[in-house]
Amino acid sequence: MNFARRISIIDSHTAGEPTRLVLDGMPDLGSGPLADRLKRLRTQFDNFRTTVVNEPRGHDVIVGALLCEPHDPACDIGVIFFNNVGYLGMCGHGTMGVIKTLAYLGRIQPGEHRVDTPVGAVKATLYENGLITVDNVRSYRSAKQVTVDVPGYGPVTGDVAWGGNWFFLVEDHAFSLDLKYVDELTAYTWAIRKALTQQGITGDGGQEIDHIELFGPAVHRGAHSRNFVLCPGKAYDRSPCGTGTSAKMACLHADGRLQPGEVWRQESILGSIFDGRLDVREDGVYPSVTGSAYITAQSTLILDPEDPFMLGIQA
Ligand code: PYC
Repeated sequence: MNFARRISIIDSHTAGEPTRLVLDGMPDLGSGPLADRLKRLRTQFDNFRTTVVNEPRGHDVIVGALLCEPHDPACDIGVIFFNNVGYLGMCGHGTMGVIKTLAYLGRIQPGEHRVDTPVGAVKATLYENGLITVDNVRSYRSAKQVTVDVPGYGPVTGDVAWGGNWFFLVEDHAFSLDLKYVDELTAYTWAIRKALTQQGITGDGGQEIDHIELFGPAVHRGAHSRNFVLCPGKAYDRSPCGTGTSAKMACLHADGRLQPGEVWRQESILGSIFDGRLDVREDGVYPSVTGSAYITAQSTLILDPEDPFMLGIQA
């Protein structure tokens, strides 16, 4: 084990989805691009991830965030996101949680903050009223209306899109997006995820599509749509999912259904909201998402060498 026996963390939630920011006690990942440091974390210190977010200290829903020195000289901080089964490229709700936490600690003030991530730099703006906007990485649809044969359900058609992670976005399905159907929604989206992998349907460069996103009619507060997002480790996103909302806006723009300046109000399965907008630049579509985060705990994780589950329960 190459990391400390005491790890300082602060927990927050963004629209219901938790983020655990690691402040110290992390392994030395060296310098260089965040993508290289992520690779080092994955290959040499993966048990740090399971120690921080897996049971018995954490649970399947928590997204971990490792605060690092940025590599991009234009950035103020660097962050690597991880979950119960692996690593994320970017994380919209997690970035809001990190910004809220740094403000809580008095390390940052309202204003613009540039954040280096393994998939590129993003900008987070903290407003005086506590709202946080994340200007995400370039997002795009890589394949329109792809049909996958899902055992037990039949053919399912959706778009493949990048919003900082890979998504399969399905509008046409028979499910009601209501919390009381969470088991059925999870089984359905997990079956889609497995079928995509088995049938070789991937994002660019063969990257696995590890987030499945269903859309349905909105229920609350002038939202345009409600979603259900299945995350890579089979937990559903309690928030509307920042990277998923980015992928959705890229698809809407590609279909001529969302223009720069228009607001896309995305509601989660809980009814929590992100407001999305997009900017179209020469090289493509750059979405932003706005929401709020709240601090829930500040504590120290303790690693007891006598504890058989000191490094977390590993699947
Ligand atoms: O907000 O981008 C997001 C996200 C990804 C996975 C969970 N939340």
